[in-house]
Amino acid sequence: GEVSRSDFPAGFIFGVATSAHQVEGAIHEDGKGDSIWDIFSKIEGNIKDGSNANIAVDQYHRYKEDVELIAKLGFEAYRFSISWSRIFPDGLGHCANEKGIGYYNNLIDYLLKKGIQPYVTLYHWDLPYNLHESEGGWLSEKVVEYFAIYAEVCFTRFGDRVKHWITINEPLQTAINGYSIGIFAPGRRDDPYKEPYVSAHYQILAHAAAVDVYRRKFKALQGGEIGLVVDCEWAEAFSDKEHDKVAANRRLDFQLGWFLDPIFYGDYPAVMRERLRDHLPEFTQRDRDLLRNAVDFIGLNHYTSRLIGHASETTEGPCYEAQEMERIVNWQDGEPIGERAASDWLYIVPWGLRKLLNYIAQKYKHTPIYITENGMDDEEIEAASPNEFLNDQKRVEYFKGYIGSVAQAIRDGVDVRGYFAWSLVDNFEWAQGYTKRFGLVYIDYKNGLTRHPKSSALWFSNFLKNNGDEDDDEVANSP
Ligand code: GBH
Repeated sequence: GEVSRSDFPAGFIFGVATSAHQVEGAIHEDGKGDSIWDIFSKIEGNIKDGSNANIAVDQYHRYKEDVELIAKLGFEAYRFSISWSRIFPDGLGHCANEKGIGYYNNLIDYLLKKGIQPYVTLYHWDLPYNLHESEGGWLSEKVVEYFAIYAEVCFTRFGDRVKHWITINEPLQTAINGYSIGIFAPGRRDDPYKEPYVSAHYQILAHAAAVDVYRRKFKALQGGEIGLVVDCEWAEAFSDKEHDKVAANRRLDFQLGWFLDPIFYGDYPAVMRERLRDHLPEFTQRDRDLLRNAVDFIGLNHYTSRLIGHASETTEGPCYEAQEMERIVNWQDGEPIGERAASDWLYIVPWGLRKLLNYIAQKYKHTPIYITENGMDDEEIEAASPNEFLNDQKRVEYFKGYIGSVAQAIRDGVDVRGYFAWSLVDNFEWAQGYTKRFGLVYIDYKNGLTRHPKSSALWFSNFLKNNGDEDDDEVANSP
C-alpha cells in the first residue's frame, strides 16, 4: 500500500531544507561581506532571468514566519546553511561579525522554541568573495585553514544547541560547475583538466580539518555529530552488457567515490587515478590520517537517475573527456527513464534512490545516511494568481514514490536516519534564477513574497501526523 509514517523506525527524522544564499536575501545587511555568488550574479548572462539573490525570499527578516510554517506543517527538523561571509565578511578569520552570529543565534533559538532540530550546513556554495579573489579560494591550500577557523567559531557559538553539522554541500557541483563548466560561481573554465580536481581536493581537506576540530575540541562536550553532504544520481547501466555496467560503475566512482573514497579508503578511486593521472592531487600521510573515517554520517542529496552506456568517445566536454564518461541517456526503446519535472536534468525515478542507498551502504561500511535533499521543480509560468500553482499533484506523487523507496531501503537493511525535502519554499535556484520552483510552499514574488503552502506541503503535513493508525488518519483529516 501507500507509504506511511509508521514504515519508518522510531527516531527517524523528517525535515525540510534550504540554503542561506537561496533564501536569506539581506546581502549587505549587518556587516555581511560579498560572496562569490553575489558577484557572479552581477555578470550578464550568468543567471537565466538576470536576477540575483539580493532579496531572495527575505528569510533574514522573516525567519520567525518561516519557522512557524515549518512547525505548523509538522516537520521535526530544519536544514539550513550559515553564510560564511556573515560570520567573516572577508573570509580571513580575523574578527567575527557579532551581528551575523546574532542572526543565527536567533534563528536557532526560535527553531528550538518551536521544537524543531537545527541541521546546519557550514558551506553551501557562498564562499566569501575576498577569500576567492585575494587568496585563490578553493584553488589554494590556505582555504583549508580559513575554513577550519570559520567552523570553529560556529561550533563555539552555536554548538551548545546544534547537534547535527554538515561541513560542505555537494563538493562535486563546486568542482564541476564552478571550476570546469563555469555555470556556477566562481564561473571558472580556465583549466578544466586541472581546476576541478584541485578545488575538490581542498574541499575534501577542508572537510577533514573541520571534522578534526570538532572531534578534538567539541564533540565530547557538545555530543553532536558531523558529516559531509554528497550529491549523486543513480547510474543505471544502459544494458546488461559488461561495458555498459563498467561505464555505470565508473560514473558512480566519479560522482560519489571522488569524495567518499578518500574518507573510507584513503585515496581517490583507482579508476580516477588511472584516467586522470597527474591531474589528480596526492594526499600526504597527514591528510590520510585526518581523513580516515572523517564522517559520523553520509548526507545524500538525490533527485534523479540516469542510464549510462559505453561509448568510445564523448561530446560532453573536457571534464568528461578526461573521465571518458560515456553516454548519458534518459531514454531507452523510446521510453524515458521516468516522467520529467521542470528541469531538463530531473527525471522522476523513485526506484533509483533505493538502489543508490543499497550501493552506498555496501560500499561505505553501513555508515548512517541522511537524505539531506530530495525534491522536484515546477516551471515558473505567468499566472493570474498563486492558486494556479498550489495544486502540485505531481510533486505529491514524487514524494510518495521517493519516500516509499527510502522505506524499502530501510527494510533492505540500509541505516537511513532521516529525510529532508528540498525545499521549504520556492527560492533562488542558482543559474536558473527564479525560473524554477522547488518549494513545498509557493512564494508570490509579485506580491510581497507572501507564502502559500502547496498541496504537497499539506500532503506532507498529513503524512507526518499520521502514525499509521487508521483512527489517527481520521482525526488528521477531520475539519
Ligand atoms: C542541489 O544540487 C543543491 O544543493 C540545491 O541548492 C539546489 O537548489 C537543488 O539541487 C536543486 O537544483 O544547468 O543550471 O540546470 C543538486 C545538483 C546541480 C542538479 C546543478 C542540477 C544543473 C544546474 N544540481 N544541476 S543547471
